[in-house]
Amino acid sequence: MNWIRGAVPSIYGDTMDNVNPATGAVICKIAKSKRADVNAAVQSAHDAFPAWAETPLAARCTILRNAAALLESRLDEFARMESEDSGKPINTASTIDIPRAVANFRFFADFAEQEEPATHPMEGGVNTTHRKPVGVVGLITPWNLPLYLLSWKLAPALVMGNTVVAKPSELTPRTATAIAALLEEAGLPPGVLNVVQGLGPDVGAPLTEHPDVQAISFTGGTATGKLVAAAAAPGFKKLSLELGGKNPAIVFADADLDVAVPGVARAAFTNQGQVCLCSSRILVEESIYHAFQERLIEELASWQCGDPALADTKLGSLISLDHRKKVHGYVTRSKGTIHTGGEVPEGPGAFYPVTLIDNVEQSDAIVQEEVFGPVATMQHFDTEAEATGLANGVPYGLAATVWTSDAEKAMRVSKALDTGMVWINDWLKRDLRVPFGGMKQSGVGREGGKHSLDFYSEVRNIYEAT
Ligand code: TXE
Repeated sequence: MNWIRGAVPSIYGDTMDNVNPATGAVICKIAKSKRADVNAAVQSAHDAFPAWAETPLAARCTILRNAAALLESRLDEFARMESEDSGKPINTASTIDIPRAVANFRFFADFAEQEEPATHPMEGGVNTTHRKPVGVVGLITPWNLPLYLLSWKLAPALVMGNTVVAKPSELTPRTATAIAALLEEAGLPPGVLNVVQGLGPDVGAPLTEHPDVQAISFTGGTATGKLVAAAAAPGFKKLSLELGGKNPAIVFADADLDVAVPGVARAAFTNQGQVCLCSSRILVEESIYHAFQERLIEELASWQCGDPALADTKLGSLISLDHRKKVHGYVTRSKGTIHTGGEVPEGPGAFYPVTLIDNVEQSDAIVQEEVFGPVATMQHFDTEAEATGLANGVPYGLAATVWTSDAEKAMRVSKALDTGMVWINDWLKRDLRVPFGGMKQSGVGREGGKHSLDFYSEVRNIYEAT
């Protein structure tokens, strides 16, 4: 169902199947919406905008905090929906996805309330920085971290006084409509958040083009990001693009392997490798290359595919059979040496084993392109310069990890990397205040803390003579 002042079907009456990729079973039908549904949702958001923009910040923050508490009390229900829609292990959904959505609502309520308005006195007067909501914003989100990423955009958009039309991935639709219902239960006025389900070209494209939508925040693939950027440009819309990654993990010979081996495994294979931040290229200093590889293969023995509904499953299903075909295609076309995995398991579901490949060339597709599955390549290097050259030698620039016990080297290498984020001796440590976003083909703009508030508001200056 869509959510436009309550649960509604598509105006056209069309539906499509929502499939559990781990079993192939149809979970439910969802609305297969088109342009008229988008128009109705934008109208609803447009009508709700003046009153919501005028609602005091403290009242908006209270609603977000109420929503966080409600979501926390229904964590199991939301985690189950997310796991069934996406094939991810229930453990991932209930320890990463849903808790992070709760944190997003709480964090942005606190952060926005604590912000001091900036003032700059000067001779003759004083400048005050003032935030004004942007208007109706479109939020387009992917299937890998559905509610985690939607709430990451939604919380700052709402707290800044915007109204929203959200377009979740057609592959993971349920938590978006469910969060709209939950937010209204928490006190959000009808029309402030609208959700339109359906395919990207049918729903995402008309939303991006719509003249009454003033900003678009998109997370997804780089190819789709290009279409979104082109469609948004003629309207001079504010645009935030969080796109793909081809992230290096750089392991130096002086790294503590008790930390680096499980750390790199987690960075490469969490959520079946379907996180834009996953380290899919493992670069290891020559002198420890074989020892590291041996230990990593040992570590990966515990990363077995299993039923996502079981609490101890570490590796669930990929998002779809089509996506598995894409992932496996990269593996079969690679001329590298497969050390573990690399074969499609028998039986139902879009499962794929953790796969480690080496003897690859830097120019190989498997090294240059985002595979977005449980597949990592290994390369070796001799010098720091060689390591950063390999790390930077791809079109993407989202994130990197550096593993070493030499603090100075770690900082030197981190500064030389062309990525928006670097973790040293860890991965996916997220403080929600810090800038999140990529360089090169990994996107445009930053979100997080003040960066999110800046994106979801028009930052203005008011000068008053004294
Ligand atoms: O994503 P899409 P896809 C990468 C990953 C993956 C590839 C393709 O490499 O294999 O992208 O995945 C909506 N106008 N990432 O095709 O299409 C779509 O309905 C507006 C990385 O599934 O980018 C969905 O809601 N919107 C990524 C959203 O865009 C459109 C996460 C993202 O889907 C649209 C996911 C259009 N013309 C995939 N076409 C990350 N950065 O984490 C589609 N959409």
